[in-house]
Amino acid sequence: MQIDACIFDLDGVIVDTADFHFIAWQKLARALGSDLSEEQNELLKGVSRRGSLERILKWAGKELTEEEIQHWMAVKNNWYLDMVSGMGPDDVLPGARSFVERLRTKGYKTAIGSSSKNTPGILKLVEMDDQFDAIVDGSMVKKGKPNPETFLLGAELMHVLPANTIVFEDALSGIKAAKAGGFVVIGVGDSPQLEGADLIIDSLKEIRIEEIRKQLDQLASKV
Ligand code: B16
Ligand code: MG
Repeated sequence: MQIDACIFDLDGVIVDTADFHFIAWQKLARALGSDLSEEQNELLKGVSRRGSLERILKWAGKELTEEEIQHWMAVKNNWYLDMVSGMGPDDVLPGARSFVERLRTKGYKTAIGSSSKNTPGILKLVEMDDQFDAIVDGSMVKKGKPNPETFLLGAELMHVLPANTIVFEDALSGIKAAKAGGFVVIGVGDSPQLEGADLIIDSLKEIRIEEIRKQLDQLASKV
């Protein structure tokens, strides 16, 4: 396989903010008289703020007015921002910063493809905002993950083809989005939801792009 670029999901791949989203959504579900389990939370990963709230309301059997939806989305985001505000360069997930740096030194293009509208602020906090050729966040797309728009826009901005681009994702919605866009997708983490990925790795720690290419080529030769 020819690899020209890598697109990274943000929450759960570059930074460990997935728990903060969970804590904030769970607090919101409880404030609405319901609750949110870890299993349900897996299905919210990578899903937009509004999409996540809509799922929680469905699970809780509740309906809100548009005004109430706007209110609760703002409340959730404030809780989330309170938790992330203390983040700094040390809060990048193990191996992520050095992997991105090595890719860039070797001439690969790099991008972020995140559903989070907080992406620019978080990349600044962890001092990685200058490490990407393109940054696509939730405010730049009409259709969030599992629609492929986020990753397709990233590839377009980098002037690369999806077939020559690897997407790193920690969530089912993101894996579906990458597959639908014709990308090669690597699942990151230990969630059972990563099964649809072409390859699964524990983390970005000590990974080598050459090794990944070798493994992908081996898989392709078995098909
Ligand atoms: P915000 P990713 C996603 O980021 C998160 O996984 C998901 O939990 C969150 O609801 C979504 O961003 C929207 O985030 O409320 O900050 O705009 O995993 O696509 O990087
Ligand atoms: Mg994610």
